[in-house]
Amino acid sequence: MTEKKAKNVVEKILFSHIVEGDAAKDAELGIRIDQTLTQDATGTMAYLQFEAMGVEHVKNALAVSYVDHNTVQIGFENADDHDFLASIARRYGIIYSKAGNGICHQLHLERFGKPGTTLLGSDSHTPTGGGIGQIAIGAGGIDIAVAMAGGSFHIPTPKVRAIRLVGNLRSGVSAKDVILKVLERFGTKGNVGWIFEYTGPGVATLDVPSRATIANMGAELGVTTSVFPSDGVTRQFLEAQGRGADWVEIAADEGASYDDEFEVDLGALEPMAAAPHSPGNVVTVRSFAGTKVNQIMIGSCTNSSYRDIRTVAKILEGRHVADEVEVGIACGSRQVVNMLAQDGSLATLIKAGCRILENACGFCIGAHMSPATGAVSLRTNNRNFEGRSGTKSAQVYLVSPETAAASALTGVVTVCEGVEPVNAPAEFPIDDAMFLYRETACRGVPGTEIVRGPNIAPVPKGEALPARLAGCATIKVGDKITTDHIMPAGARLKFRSNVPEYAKYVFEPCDPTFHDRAMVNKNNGAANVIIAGESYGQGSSREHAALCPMYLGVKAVIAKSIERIHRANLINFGIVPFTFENPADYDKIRQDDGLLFEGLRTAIEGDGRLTVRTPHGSVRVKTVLSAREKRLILCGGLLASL
Ligand code: MIC
Ligand code: SF4
Repeated sequence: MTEKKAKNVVEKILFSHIVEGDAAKDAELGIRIDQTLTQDATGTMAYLQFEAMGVEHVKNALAVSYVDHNTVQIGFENADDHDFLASIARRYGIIYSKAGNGICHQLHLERFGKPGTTLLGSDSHTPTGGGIGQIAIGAGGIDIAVAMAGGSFHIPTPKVRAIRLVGNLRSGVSAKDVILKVLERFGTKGNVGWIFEYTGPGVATLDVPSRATIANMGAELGVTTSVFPSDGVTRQFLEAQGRGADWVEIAADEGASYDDEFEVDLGALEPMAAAPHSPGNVVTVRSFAGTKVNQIMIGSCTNSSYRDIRTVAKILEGRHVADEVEVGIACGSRQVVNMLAQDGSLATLIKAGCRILENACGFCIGAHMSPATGAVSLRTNNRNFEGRSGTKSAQVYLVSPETAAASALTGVVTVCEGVEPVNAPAEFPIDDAMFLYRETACRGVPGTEIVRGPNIAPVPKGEALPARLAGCATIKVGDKITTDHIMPAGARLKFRSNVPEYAKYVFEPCDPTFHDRAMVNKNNGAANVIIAGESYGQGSSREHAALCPMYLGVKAVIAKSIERIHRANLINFGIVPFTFENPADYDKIRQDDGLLFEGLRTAIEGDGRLTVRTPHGSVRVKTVLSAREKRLILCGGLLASL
């Protein structure tokens, strides 16, 4: 990326935020972060780390703490976390969004996101803000803590791919089908370091919620982020939210160049779905039409806007869902619910036999609404990893709201034949009453007592990297291991603020004995090493997938490849992210093999290449680290470095 006269949207926003490095020659850039967001499941740890930094109050322009993930409140743990988060927010100048207000990404888009700014969030779907022309990036909680303390965030110098949209969507086809088409082409791996910028005449035909759906699910590609220009459509949206003053125009200059381009003809698209068990497993809805459906869940940060749920209501109007199918609807925010209540859609949905769920993540993260054994569940969210719904044997398909609603009426997978469009509202009803501490934003209230129930445990710190490491391949896993495999959510989510407790469930879905075996090694002074295949750590931004293994004495991962956010989290917690120089060497290491990393520190200080001795011969591994990353690994992680 070099600074040219004609700039694309990514360059326009990024170049004005670079504080370290030079896009023309450096592989890594430090960027200034304007806005931050956290959600409760990652937020408690982010704020414990922020506290440990000893800063007086937040230093960035806007920090918002949302409660949307753990709202089920079975037992005291979730409620403890909420009280902790509220008190931290008041103390340090963070706006606090109470449980029930809605899902972080939908709310942030509605009330705070600003074109041309940067947003860093402790959730992998933070790129939703790309829908209004923000460079919005998901990261680990500690990175957000650093940004709130005024520090910069580091990204690989991006390559930019133009996704050129032409034509117009047909009725019954929507934004979800667009992003599924992009996922069909580019898959869930191999896109690390890229930013996808949406261009072309088709952009103007999409409203902001549709753009946000596309940017949101771009997370599944593994890209740094996705972004749309900020144009007249964006302006209309912000004006309707009473935020016209936040609008600035951001358009690619005439003649702007890209590292690659891919064209999508919107008019040629048909309804798509992601089949079990990956968002990259894309098929047409037509190809499995007629399949019996047991459950349909509509909502999540991907598809819970007024546009989406109103569309569902239009399809269900005056009809009833099929007897054998369970239909749940979770709106993205109170604003959406209010609008549906005002225009009668809510009554339509209730009358049609839908279960109205809380405005929260809920079913999407497997917090509730798990399907029955072996059930087929159509869902409008963004991830269908095996077991994420809470039912390992369930077959979860990701679809658009249109496909979900059409199938709800028939009880079998059905192609939506068309629906009247929902016009962008001229005015959204504004009620910010569930955002607390706005008047003390950024300044905070010194002296506020921080509420710490028994579920809030102190954060562990890493130890400096030893000169040599003797350890064990404590677990060997295959390809596409997601953070849901490493650190399950669902019923275990409530331990997010309690690392020793949560660590008991590391790799639970793959091998429930891992915790005990790792602890035995740790107590005997042997390091634990994880051996993995391709795309290790894909999915969520949860830093617990690195933090809890660190607590169990994991010192290194050796994988065929490691996903972006997870790699950064490993480094933040002092775990070395090695890859095999020769991927075939994966077969040389067996679970429980003894491993010897002679000269480890020297290798990290040098070019990151090392020979690891195993009982079946030597294996060459490597890790490519920036100077900053080397420093972190050597001293045992970000917190230990402060
Ligand atoms: C997810 O969708 O997987 C989550 C739950 O929102 C995660 C964050 C988390 O694990 O708390 C994410 O996407 O980053
Ligand atoms: Fe919440 Fe699901 Fe969105 Fe994650 S993907 S933020 S769990 S709604």
